Amino acid sequence: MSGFAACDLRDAGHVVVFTGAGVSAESGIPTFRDALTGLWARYDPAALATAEAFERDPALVWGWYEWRRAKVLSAAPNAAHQAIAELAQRVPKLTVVTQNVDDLHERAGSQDVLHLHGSLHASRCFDCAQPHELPLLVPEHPEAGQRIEPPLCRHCHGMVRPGVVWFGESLPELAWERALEAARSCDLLLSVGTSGLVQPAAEIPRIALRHGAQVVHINLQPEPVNGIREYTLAGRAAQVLPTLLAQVSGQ
Ligand code: BV8
Ligand code: ZN
Repeated sequence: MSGFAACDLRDAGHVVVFTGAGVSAESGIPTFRDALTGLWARYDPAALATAEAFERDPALVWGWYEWRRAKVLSAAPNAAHQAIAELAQRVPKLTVVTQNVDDLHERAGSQDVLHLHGSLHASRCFDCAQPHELPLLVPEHPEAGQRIEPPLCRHCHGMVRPGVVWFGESLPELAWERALEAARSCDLLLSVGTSGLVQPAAEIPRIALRHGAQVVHINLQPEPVNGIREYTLAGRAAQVLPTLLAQVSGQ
């Protein structure tokens, strides 16, 4: 990876950090594909994370999300989340755009995080969309595969659903618009821990590149990069990001 250097980061006026499940992996949060380990192995994530699956078997889908929410509640932000929050103090403007449904960026101190795929912590009624506050402790810490009946809405007795964007559902308009605006106007975009398979979120790095930004992919394996201004940094996010931050801070 020649070309990109920490000085590009230090001199950037507006940095976008675009994250996928890989940034939370070192907090012990399974990435989307391996969130289906063990008992969940027999399900295809894209099939389980749909409104149809929820309508067909609400207890199975709600149990999966409560299992994931319990994991997030008992996890802590890792050094990657912390470095991203720190970096925001070192550059004039930094926008975090995440595909993740956990709140680890916020708990590390990042502000105004754009969640393209919603959040595990924002449940709402499937029928009337009224927000539904969930207890901060998941009852009987669910095992993988445990079925849990979803709570019922206090207003219309409809089923409560997770506040995430399911496959086949459109992304939250404001978050998507703001993410596009940031991708078009940034000087540099760090794409951290994403396989770039899910659309339209996966377009964000490409849009930044098309608008003249430098794009750096941070992933366990080197990413195929083409053309100028695109680079790859292979390594664990919790190791690569603190190193980048140290270089920016001149340490
Ligand atoms: C929509 C919430 C249309 C739920 C998620 C083209 C255009 C538009 C749509 C489509 C299209 N083609 C296909 C579609 C449909 C679909 C889609 O993209 N399907 C895929 C399967 C092909 N898209 C949609 O349905 C989207 N909606 O387009 O609506 C529409 C328009 C108008 C009106 C109505 C409808 C909605 C997609 C949102 C789905 N919801 N999440 C939930 O979490 O349960 S997506 C979910 O999977 C995650 O949020 C994440 O974004 C995505 C991928 O998950 P993972 O694979 O786990 O994570 P990731 O990809 O980030 O991979 C992990 C990476 O980290 C790996 O590369 C690994 O190497 C790396 N890594 C691991 N450890 C580390 C690491 N890196 C660094 N350090 C480490 N330590
Ligand atoms: Zn309701």
